[in-house]
Amino acid sequence: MRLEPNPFSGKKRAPYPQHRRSPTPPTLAPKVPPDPSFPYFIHPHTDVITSDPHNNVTDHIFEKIGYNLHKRPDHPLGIIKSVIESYFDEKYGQDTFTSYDSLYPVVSTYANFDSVLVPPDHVSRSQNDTYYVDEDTVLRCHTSAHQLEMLKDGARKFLVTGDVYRRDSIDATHFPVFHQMEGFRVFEQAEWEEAGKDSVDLAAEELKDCLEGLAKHLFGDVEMRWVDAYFPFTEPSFELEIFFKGEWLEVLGCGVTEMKILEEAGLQDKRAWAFGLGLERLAMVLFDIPDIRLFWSDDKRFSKQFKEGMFKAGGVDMQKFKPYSKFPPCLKDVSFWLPKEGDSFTENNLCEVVRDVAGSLVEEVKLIDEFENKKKGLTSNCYRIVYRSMERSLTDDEINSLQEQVRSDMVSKLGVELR
Ligand code: FA5
Ligand code: MG
Repeated sequence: MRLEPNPFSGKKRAPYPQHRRSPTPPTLAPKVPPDPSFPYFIHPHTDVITSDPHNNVTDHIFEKIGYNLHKRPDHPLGIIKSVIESYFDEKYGQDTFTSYDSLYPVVSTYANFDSVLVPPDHVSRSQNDTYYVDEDTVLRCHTSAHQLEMLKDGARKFLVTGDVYRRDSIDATHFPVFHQMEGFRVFEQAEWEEAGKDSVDLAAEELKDCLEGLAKHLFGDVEMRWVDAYFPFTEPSFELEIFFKGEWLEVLGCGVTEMKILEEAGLQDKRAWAFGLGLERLAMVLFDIPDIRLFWSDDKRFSKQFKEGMFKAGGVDMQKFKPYSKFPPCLKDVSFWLPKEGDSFTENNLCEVVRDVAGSLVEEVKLIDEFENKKKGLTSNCYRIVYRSMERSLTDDEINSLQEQVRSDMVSKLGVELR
């Protein structure tokens, strides 16, 4: 497994001239005030694909808005969401944590970055990493975008589930649209005094206890480990990894909330912890789902295997996913010289070009060779693109024409020279 590039630790693309509105006007969680002066509030009818020079939302991404896989009771993501919500009800008491799953995914850059202390020059703000609607508006890249607005709205213990968007690379565990669940808990001074503990220690211990308990509830005796991490919004910070199919898979990030966020919400005398879970990752481990693209499949052979209420504590005697015959992959290599100047070529930009042409027929994009020609002063890359459908066999003609389109887009959009 490649190391998870921590997005919290390109060249401008040609604008897309189409105007698109979100297909299903999303419902806002009841508690968020629809006040246009509120720095978090984006009107649900905002155009998502615009001619704004900052706009880099593609059709393939746009189509995913409003799918709300996490709100479908018989979908693995809906199942895992409600299992986690029930875990919180059991552990802390019914409705102690309030759950939200309908917050609109188009948010201000203030909400996505500033409100959680992401510095102005941070890589995650780049158009290479994040989908921009316009200069001040993005598709949220994490559910942490809602922390501060929820706190200001009076929430103290809450779960927020939603679709999040990242211009990420492509493989079996990464998809540009995925789902997160944010958890947030505020502690009162009396709580750490009663426990006779330092407030940070109490929050960190309670956080790990809560999440280890969750992992055991979901997976039983799975191998897991805590890894120290960095996020601008927590200190200390941790990531939890689970051993899955022979590799360590990162499933969540968490930590003790930076006081600056609590101060901003008028909670300077409190402490808090927060976490962000990747729901696909958890569902892959729980149900043994081998490829993240399957979550988007309409194939009945996938969907009929999941039913609300099928979860069994610790996964014991629970029906796992039974893979149906896999269709053969089709591998295409492309070798090219990187542009001498500029940053138009990045792996994320390449993935976006491939995704835009081939949609979910692309399984993986990986660098297989790189060398420098000192005389020419040029660097050559060779990428392997793996095409595979989850539903059917692909024809040679079909793949060849996709690959031709990818090659020509690489020249026109990324400025590479094909070899
Ligand atoms: C975050 O997004 C932080 N907001 C999490 C957090 C919240 C930390 C609150 C502290 C406090 P990260 O970028 O690591 O962190 O993503 C969190 C999880 O989302 C990952 O552990 C992983 O499970 C999942 N994830 C990240 N990128 C992808 C992707 N491209 N496809 C599928 N899942 C992903
Ligand atoms: Mg991470």
